[in-house]
Amino acid sequence: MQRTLRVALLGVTMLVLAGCSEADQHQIRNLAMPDRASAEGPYTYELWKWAWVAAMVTGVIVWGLIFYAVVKFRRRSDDEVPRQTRYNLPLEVFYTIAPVLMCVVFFFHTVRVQDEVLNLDPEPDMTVEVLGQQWSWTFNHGVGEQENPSATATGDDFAYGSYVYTSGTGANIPTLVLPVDQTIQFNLHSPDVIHDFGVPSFLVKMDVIPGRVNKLQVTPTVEGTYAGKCYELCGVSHSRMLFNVEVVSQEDYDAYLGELADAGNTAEQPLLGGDYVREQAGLDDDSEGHSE
Ligand SMILES: [Cu+2]
Repeated sequence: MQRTLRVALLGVTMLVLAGCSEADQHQIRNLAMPDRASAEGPYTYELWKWAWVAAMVTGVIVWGLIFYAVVKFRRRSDDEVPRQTRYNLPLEVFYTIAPVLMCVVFFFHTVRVQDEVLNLDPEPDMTVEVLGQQWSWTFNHGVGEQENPSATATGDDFAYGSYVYTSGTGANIPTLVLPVDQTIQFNLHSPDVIHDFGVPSFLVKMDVIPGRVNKLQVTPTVEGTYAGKCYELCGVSHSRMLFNVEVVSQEDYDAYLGELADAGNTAEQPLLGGDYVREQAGLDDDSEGHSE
């Protein structure tokens, strides 16, 4: 009997492992989280990891009690009636206090991690104005009055506007290019409904709410390409409200801003909602038929 059980267990373990690709095993080690690519990521990941530990400890205790009760109090004869009990005060106190304690512990650590992740540096290295609207994104890189870095190489220096921007549509996903190891503040704007700006690999996200500007600071730590998305159901094309993030070296970032400027993607002010819609529709400020 013992031997049969052991062989069966071994078989199941092998089957489970055989079904796991390298990528699956990586996912399991990461507890289904992406690799951390931001300075904020490890805080979120630690919370996630210890939540798993707490859930597993609770699970083992609960499963243990279930199996104990199943075996210990199984019916031994057809006409057996179990001993009837009620008002077990110690037990009732326990199952009231234990979940409350668990909630308090989860709450405490959630607030602690949230304070850490959402903490705003008064002097971020740079600021990006993010416009989330049904159903795409526009990113305005505030650059101040400065030389066009890509033009410098050709001796063709000129200053460009205070903002360069890139934007997308549902069919043309925009790419947000960021320099590595810089603390970037995202000012989040919405002209229509609530969206949510997030990059899974950064392990942070924040709501984009019309009528207010939410601020989120992220420090990308690993160069690479990541997927970003809207995390808040915001209408029929919500699932297509995607963007790519490319984290690059400072030189590549400067060159990229130069490319945007060369392509004419400059603005005196960040394009926020109404401006952006008018620009896409080819309307200037004097045209009729638009309202704000
Ligand atoms: Cu959205």
